[in-house]
Amino acid sequence: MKSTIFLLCLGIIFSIQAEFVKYEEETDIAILTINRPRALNALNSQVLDEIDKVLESIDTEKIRVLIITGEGQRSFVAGADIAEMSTLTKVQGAEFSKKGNDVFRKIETFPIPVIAAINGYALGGGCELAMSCDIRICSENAIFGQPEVGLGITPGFGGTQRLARLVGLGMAKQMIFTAQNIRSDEAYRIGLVNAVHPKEELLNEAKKLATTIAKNGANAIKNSKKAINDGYQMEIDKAIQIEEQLFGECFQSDEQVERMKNFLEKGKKRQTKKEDKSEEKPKNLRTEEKKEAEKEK
Ligand code: CO8
Repeated sequence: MKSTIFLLCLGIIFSIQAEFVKYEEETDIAILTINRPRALNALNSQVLDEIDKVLESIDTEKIRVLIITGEGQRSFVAGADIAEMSTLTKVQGAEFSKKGNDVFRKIETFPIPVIAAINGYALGGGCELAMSCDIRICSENAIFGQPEVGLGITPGFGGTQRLARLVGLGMAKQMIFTAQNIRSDEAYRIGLVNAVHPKEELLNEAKKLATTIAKNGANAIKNSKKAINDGYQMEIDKAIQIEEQLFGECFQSDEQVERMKNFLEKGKKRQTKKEDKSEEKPKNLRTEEKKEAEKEK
């Protein structure tokens, strides 16, 4: 009971606590925190399963934006769990890669926008997790990298595909082949993140961004995300047809009817105000007369 009251005071109206993943809902925004700070939030099979379960449980009609972050001050996610991977066979390696890819693809195609609030190391699978989100913002202390080849493996949770799509082929190949990490300012420069914030402000900035998104039409945002995702890799003539279909689907929805009606009603009010002002013109005329009189003097 005490803890429920405490959570309500923090604005948290619903929460799930698994061993390595924490999930909290604050009105219509939810925060999923990878909570394994002793291993810098590294992703083992259990963490991936828990993320998957939480995603499955989210009511995307009620929750408008999901924020993903890491527990603690040092790390978003420091990669896939190296201890778990160290003894995998070829078949198990491919299975582990598929497990991560399935979860990350679920995030990428999640009906609502997902923001990665990257609060420290985003290495290997951590950088890949961030790249599966729609929007990435990070703290000044964030470090990004794909160190896999240094461990004798390729990136395996989507890094060979999403990094090049985000930052271009040349920069992606350089990051992957050299296995060198980059700092937040460089990540911003190459377009890997949209913004860099002081670490103590990061989560609030993520919430502000989420709130701005949540003010807009829920259905329109879902359809926009789907149109962008589905059309992105297609030839433009086909992609544009996806837009046409999803654009059409927005019509006659409650939000479209309501939001357009509101705009038009506000427009009428604006018009009435303008008309009221123009009726005040005699005042201006008097000013004009005064000016004329002064000229004559
Ligand atoms: N896996 C497992 N444990 C980790 C990981 C990891 N990726 N990263 C950190 N830890 C653990 C450390 O082992 C350590 O645990 P303990 O205290 O029990 O020894 C604890 O976290 C703290 O780490 P450090 O003591 O190393 O902390 P430092 O501040 O000295 O260094 C670093 C921080 C630089 C982040 C360092 O921990 C590091 O280099 N970590 C590994 C980063 C890395 O290489 N990540 C990529 C892994 S590969 C990957 O992600 C592939 C994804 C695709 C998989 C495809 C499936 C086949």
